[in-house]
Amino acid sequence: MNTGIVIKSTGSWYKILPVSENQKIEHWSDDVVVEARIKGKFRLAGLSITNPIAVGDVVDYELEQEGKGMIKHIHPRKNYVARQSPRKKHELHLLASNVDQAVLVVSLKFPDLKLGFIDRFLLMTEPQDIPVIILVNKIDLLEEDDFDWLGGLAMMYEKIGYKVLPISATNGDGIDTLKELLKDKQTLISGQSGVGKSTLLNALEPELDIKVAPISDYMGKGQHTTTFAEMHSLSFGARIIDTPGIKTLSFNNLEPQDVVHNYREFFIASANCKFGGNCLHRNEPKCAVKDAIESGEISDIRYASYLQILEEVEAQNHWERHKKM
Ligand SMILES: Nc1nc2c(ncn2[C@@H]2O[C@H](COP(=O)(O)OP(=O)(O)O)[C@@H](O)[C@H]2O)c(=O)[nH]1
Ligand SMILES: [Mg+2]
Ligand SMILES: [Zn+2]
Repeated sequence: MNTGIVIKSTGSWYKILPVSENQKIEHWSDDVVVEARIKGKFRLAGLSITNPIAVGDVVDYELEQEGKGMIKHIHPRKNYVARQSPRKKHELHLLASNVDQAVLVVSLKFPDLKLGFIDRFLLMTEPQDIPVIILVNKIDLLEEDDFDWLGGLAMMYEKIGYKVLPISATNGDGIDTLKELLKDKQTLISGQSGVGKSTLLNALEPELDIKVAPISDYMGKGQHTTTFAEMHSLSFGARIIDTPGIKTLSFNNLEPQDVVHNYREFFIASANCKFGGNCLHRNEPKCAVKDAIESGEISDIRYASYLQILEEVEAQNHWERHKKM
């Protein structure tokens, strides 16, 4: 039996990089990659998932012929990032597994930042305690006033422990700092389409030569160039898992308590709510989270996205119950 890491999944075939489990992260060449299929059923305890194997999974496989194999076993995942499947809303779709960190690429302009989107993304990584770096790309397009906004945004997220790094994939600002952060790590990279994710990967490693959307497509209306998650090795010693551009994130899979517990600064403050971990920080008496928002200690922008998501989750749950009656 051989062991390897899944570097690409196209539905029925998987590309596997042969490795030993704790092998150092290195650059690889394509001719070592094995193509494999799955044998048997793989399930994630208690969850319906659309894809049984994710990029980043460590698997055991048997070679059947030169370069072709059969996957027999998935090693336990250290963590995973999953979203609600865009097509089947009652199933989860695994974006990647076994990541050291996640990078969320956003832009303030071209396309405009959707504030709530950052918080929605964090709701996917927080349950698994995955560190997140928020990359604000396209800063070359910002005007004087926009930098105040950028500063405010950075302060807001850094205060609660997420790193924020302003960059420009086209003029190279911040790229060296980013390389330091990626070195020796396996990183999921994600973002709404048009934010410059592919441009950024090419800036990190020109040889990747990933297709970049023409400028007119920056609103995300153009065709999607990345349809499957794929791992790339970067020559300075990093593995990047590139994922398809995300349009929207919904959370049918969550209960209100999942939302409230995964806004990390709310969770900390809730120790002093009268109802503690049961407080939804809405109309409850003696709510420490609402006090903290009042005093400016907790951001009202985060609170707004929280209320929005909570409402969606509750409406969904209500609908589910209604259907069952
Ligand atoms: N001005 C500027 N344009 C950028 C930057 N990064 C990407 N773009 C442009 O934004 C558009 C979308 O880029 P692309 O990499 O395809 O975005 P993706 O959908 O996130 O992969 C392209 O026209 C890029 O040239 C940047 O840092 N500055
Ligand atoms: Mg792209
Ligand atoms: Zn409360």
